[in-house]
Amino acid sequence: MAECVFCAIVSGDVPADVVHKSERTVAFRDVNAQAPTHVLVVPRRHEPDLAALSAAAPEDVAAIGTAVADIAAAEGLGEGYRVVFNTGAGAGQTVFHCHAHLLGGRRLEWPPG
Ligand code: DGP
Repeated sequence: MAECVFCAIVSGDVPADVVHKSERTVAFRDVNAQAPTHVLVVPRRHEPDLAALSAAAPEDVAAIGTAVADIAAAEGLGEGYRVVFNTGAGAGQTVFHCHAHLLGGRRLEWPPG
């Protein structure tokens, strides 16, 4: 999709610190990290949010889960980690290409802000 920064990262047109790739996903470190590990897992397919991705390509949702597990293991997040899909501007979503935030490496409080 034109002018989508995550599509540009998936295609390699915009550089990123890529930590994991699969047939369906690409994962890279968030430019504005909120934890020692803060990785974004994105489907190669452009859909605006988790609901749209689930409807269009449920296998991509499973692939995100698999990528999260692989990255968490590689990053040594055995103590626990958090996976967040901000959905909609009211929840803080700023990039409208579905993505999972994988956060870990520090104590994570609940409830979130
Ligand atoms: P959200 O607010 O849930 O839509 O999360 C978008 C995240 O994407 C935000 O934490 C910052 C990150 N981000 C935005 N643009 C770029 C970029 O060009 N490169 C990287 N690595 N991260 C980006």
